[in-house]
Amino acid sequence: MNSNILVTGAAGQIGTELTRTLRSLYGDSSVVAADYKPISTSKNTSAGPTVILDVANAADIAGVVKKYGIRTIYHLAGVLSAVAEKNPQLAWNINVNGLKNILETACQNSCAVFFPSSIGAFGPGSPADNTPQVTIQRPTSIYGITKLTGELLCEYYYKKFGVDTRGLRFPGIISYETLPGGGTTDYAVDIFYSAVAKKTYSCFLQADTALDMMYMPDALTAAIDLMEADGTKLIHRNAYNITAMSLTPAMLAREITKHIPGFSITYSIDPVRQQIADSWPNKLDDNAARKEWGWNPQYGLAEMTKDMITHISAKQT
Ligand code: AKB
Repeated sequence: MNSNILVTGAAGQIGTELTRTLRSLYGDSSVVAADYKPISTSKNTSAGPTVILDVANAADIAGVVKKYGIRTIYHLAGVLSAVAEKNPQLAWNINVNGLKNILETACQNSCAVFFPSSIGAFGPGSPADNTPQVTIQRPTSIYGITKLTGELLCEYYYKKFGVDTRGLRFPGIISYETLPGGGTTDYAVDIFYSAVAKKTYSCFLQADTALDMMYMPDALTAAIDLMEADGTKLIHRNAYNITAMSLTPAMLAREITKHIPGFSITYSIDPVRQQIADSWPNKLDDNAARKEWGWNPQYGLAEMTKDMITHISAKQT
């Protein structure tokens, strides 16, 4: 890829690390980092163009795309599930209207678009185990409704206007660099900080709540590999199921105890996030991604846990 790239939501959990990785692959000046709030340059380690951009403002997106000659947009700006449930209007405006503005701009400027969908695009009516790539999708959270709408919009713009849309149904992403903000799967990040600092964690989901998870390096590889893939091999233009592990809080706590003896977990359930988690699958079937563009995660529970504890311990000393 030798054209310019725009990353929206570049100060977020995935955006921070994706921007840095894209800059190391394609050059600092080729990757424009955009967020609705100023981006600290230290976050992306190397200097490259940064812009303040509200994705709800279509004219501003078009201005940035034209100014920097953008050809690929990684559209990560979005509101996560727990925050969305508190403010459904904001969720719709950013997750749906924001995406629609990106797709319109992409259509007019011949850009490819990466869209992060979610395991949240499924609902209680979807098979919970080995959830197929194509199945019933009747999400019950507003977040899931915005993500499913986004998937359909992406497919529509591909079929109707030929926009090169590609998407992933991300599971919970576990990372140590930038904290996630307001998701249902955030416990799987919080637990590490609390375990390293206090040897204890109070979890807002029940011990046996199974959800798909993934370590950040695999999430970055997935997004970049999908955008680099041969488009003629991609059958699904809404979003691909991907997963690396299916975890419960109890499983994660057991693994952490191997590194931090004496670690203990307690449970103080948040009914809003528990209800959202209960409506999501336990484990996705990601065979379509494996077959069509070579998805192959590298980190399981043991490797991820060891790496997280090493990095967070280093940060906290
Ligand atoms: C959330 O919990 O809202 C996100 C997601 C799985 O989409 N991490």
